[in-house]
Amino acid sequence: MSRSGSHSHRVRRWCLIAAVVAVWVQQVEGVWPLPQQLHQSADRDCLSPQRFSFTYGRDSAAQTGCSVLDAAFKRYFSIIFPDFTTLSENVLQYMWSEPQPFVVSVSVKTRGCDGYPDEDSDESYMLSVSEGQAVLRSVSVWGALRGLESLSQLVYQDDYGTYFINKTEIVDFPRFAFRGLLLDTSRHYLPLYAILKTLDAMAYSKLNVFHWHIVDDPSFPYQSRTFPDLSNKGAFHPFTHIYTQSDVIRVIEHARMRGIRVVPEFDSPGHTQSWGKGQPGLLTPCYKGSVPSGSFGPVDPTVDTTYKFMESLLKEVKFVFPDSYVHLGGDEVSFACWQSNPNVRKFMEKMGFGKDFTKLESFYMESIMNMTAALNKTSIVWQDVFDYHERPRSKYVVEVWKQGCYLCKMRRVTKAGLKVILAAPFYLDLPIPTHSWARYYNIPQDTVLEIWKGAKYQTELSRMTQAGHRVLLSAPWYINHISYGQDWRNSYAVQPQNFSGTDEQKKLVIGGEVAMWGEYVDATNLSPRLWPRACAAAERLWSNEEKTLNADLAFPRLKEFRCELLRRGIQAEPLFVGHCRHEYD
Ligand code: CP6
Repeated sequence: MSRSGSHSHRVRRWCLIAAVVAVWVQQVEGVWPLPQQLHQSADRDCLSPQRFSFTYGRDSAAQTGCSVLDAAFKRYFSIIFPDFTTLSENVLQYMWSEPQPFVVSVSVKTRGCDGYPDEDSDESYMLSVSEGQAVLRSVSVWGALRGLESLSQLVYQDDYGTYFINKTEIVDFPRFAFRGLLLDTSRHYLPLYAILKTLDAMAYSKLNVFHWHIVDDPSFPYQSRTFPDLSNKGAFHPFTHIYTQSDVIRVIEHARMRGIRVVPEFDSPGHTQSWGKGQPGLLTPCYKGSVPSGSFGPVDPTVDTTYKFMESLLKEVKFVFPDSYVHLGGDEVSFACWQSNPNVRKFMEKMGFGKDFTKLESFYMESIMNMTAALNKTSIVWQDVFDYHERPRSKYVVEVWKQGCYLCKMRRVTKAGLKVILAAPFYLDLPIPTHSWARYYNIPQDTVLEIWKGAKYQTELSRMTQAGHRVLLSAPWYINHISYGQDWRNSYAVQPQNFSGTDEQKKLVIGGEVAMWGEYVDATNLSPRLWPRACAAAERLWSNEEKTLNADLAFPRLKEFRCELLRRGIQAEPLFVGHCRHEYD
């Protein structure tokens, strides 16, 4: 430890003692996920909580009062020095020295402390740790958050409790912009604290999108302002097992503070059993022979009331959730009930769908994707929607613009297998026909497709990107599946851009998602099932591909990161045999 002459001898002696002790605990800290560029030296500085501070750089666009960073400084102070209050009573430390200052100076180029992170957020940062100071530079506050996280992982303690940080240079940015985690709050209700804690751990792993699969068949815990009966009748319990508007606001704000987007999923037309309880007439009545059987199927796509309902619900969703994306589901629709219903069959005939229920599903999904587009939101849908839409297409696009009987014309054109752009009704400001034949042919081009089926997902990547769609990969990261052993290695080995396609196509892979479906998961086992297993995907999605090819090299770093998660109060399961220093704190 070389110190400049301006420091007192007592300071030097304290650091020297610590440095000598450190010979036995030579440890250069890992950072998870691995930064794009990381250079560390064995030179290190000791830190003392009394003299450690965060400041805004003089040239920073954000200054004191910046909500996101002010709060982050407080959080990261207690993360770096968790035992600060007890340590301040540690007399021993004062016997050796007046501790010396260490200042972390944070400079961001652009303001934006009150906004939300989005798909274009710049998360890059540069961190330079030298003697007595660290300089953190980023374009946005979101990049500064990522840099603070890395900084916090650089600090470590020796066996005597002294804090150290090595001289370090980091240049870092994410490989993919969308690094998500799906939680399912319908199969089991997750209390608010479990969600907030998960957001904390996401930020530790630099995951940046919380995909909230908030409702599904078993329960509807979202308390809607427009349709309160949905949760009154569809939640497991109408008061205790719901997310109120203020709960939702808390989740969104907790996430924002950590640079995490919240993308809600309102999955339809399948997976909607719970919706039917509070919204009579929404679901398709199933038939047994010529009489209703008393059970219900997917959302009824044949009636206008369905589209009016979906439009109101999506309007509310737009108002409540600030993110520009909304997930519309569209997966796993069972056609048996639709098929049993005489009204649906009649509708199919009228529309010229024949016996192909994938066309009916496409027709419905396209209606709600268009609604979503009209609300200025980008849709994400599960791969099923693409698979159903993908049928032989003509190169020719016919634009129907003459007023006359434009619906008749469309019927003729689509029967001939041609694509149609419907223009006629717009010219006269006529209402958009919900039941038009043209609409099932096109998924809006900006729709993001999410792959969840494990079989041949590379082929699916090729086809979707060939069609020009942006894609999210989730299939290989369904970590609700558990098995004996180190299954994180499978997640780690995934190469999201390893499919046949052009460079342009590869760029359309915007990221991926870890999925934690809730059939067998509630607040008792969520955390250990997620962590550190989700960290493998987090590194795959953030870090440089070439530098993270070898899982054996990643292992010691992940082991250490798992211990760090424990130290931060995240119940993360062990990777293998061993121990952590802060196991049962
Ligand atoms: N719920 C919904 C689910 C699943 C999907 N959608 C699912 C399917 C297979 C597995 C895990 C989850 N539980 N709404 C598929 C996207 Cl292995």
